[in-house]
Amino acid sequence: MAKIDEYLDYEEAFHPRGKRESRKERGETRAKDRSKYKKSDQDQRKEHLKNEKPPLGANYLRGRVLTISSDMVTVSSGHKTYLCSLKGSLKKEKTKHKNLLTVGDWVHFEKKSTDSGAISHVEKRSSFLIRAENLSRRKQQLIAANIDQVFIVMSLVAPKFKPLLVDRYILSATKGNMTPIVLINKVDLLDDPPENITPEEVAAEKISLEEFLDAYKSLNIPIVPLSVSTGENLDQLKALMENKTSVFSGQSGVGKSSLINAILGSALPIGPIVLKTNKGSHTTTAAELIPLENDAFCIDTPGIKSFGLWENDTLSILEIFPDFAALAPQCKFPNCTHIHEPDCAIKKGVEEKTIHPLRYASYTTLLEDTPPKEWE
Ligand SMILES: Nc1nc2c(ncn2[C@@H]2O[C@H](COP(=O)(O)OP(=O)(O)OP(=O)(O)O)[C@@H](O)[C@H]2O)c(=O)[nH]1
Ligand SMILES: [Mg+2]
Ligand SMILES: [Zn+2]
Repeated sequence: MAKIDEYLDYEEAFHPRGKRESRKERGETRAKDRSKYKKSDQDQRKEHLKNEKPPLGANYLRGRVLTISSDMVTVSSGHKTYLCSLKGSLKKEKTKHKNLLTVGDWVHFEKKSTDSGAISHVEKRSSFLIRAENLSRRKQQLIAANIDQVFIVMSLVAPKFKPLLVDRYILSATKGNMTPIVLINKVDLLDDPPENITPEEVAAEKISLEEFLDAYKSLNIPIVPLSVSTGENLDQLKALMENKTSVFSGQSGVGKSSLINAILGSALPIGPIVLKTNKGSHTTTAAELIPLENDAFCIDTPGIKSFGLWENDTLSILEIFPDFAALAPQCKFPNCTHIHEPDCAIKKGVEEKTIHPLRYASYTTLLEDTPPKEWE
């Protein structure tokens, strides 16, 4: 479970900071920011969280944020949708915290008419889906909250399968307190590829998929190859979505919206694959919470180019590599990072094929991508 302090850290991380600040200045600013934050905002925020469930007054309802536009929020409550504004006190806070409210938040609101209201309270979040907005990863964006599971959607052939991205999403999901599930879409294209794809490219994709399935089979993460076009394994996806709040994440064009439409019969916009690049065209532009039967929800998200890492360190990366755990105690150094150290049992394991080379490649990719110390 995310602790309140972590929550506050996330909130703090959402304040964009100037790019050109030197490292030192940045440190000072942050120290200042923190103390200021501690005295005022943070205390207020804690108060706010203490009042986790204020008694709902006569005309108040509890609901879930479906969509957010610049000044209006749609909230679902008891099979009805309300168009809500923010009450004065929250409005003030919103100018300070860009991510005060996000899709998936549970809120309390005063009912103003049969289909409108004013939000007075945001409940504490149990999970967070966050992405970095830029490479420096200093600007983080909260995509959604209170999610049970993340569907990590990959595609085959168009766009190409990118196994080295998977652990990035797994790490992000795990850190955000959500269960990761891998969906590999467009398996139909292996048998029936588009004209611009060569047989060699198709063969390479097949090998890449086999390798991935082999490397990840021992982990406790469901992997479902499927296809919107042929309907393969869509029933399995539907079953996984029951009674849960799920988010569909993955690069543009992998078929997130198509999968949701296929399961729900909805009509979310679907975009073309650009022939020249085999990439998507960024069709979905904002995260949206879609109510399903029995209080289940799913969230479509825009194609995510860089799914940010935050506050990562070797230890938390190693947590998603349980397949390294049995060998790691045999490394010469107890704090071995398994990269440059001599007598490393993991590197030896790769040579001896007890550790899958794809897993090791994924590990080193993640580690190289770790933000500098100051971000830990
Ligand atoms: N052949 C094949 N094409 C698919 C499949 N699923 C989706 N597509 C196609 O892939 C393209 C992109 O689908 P979208 O659902 O818009 O992809 P998305 O992941 O929502 O993309 P963004 O909204 O840009 O992030 C569309 O042309 C779909 O028709 C599939 O299983 N097989
Ligand atoms: Mg989409
Ligand atoms: Zn080692």
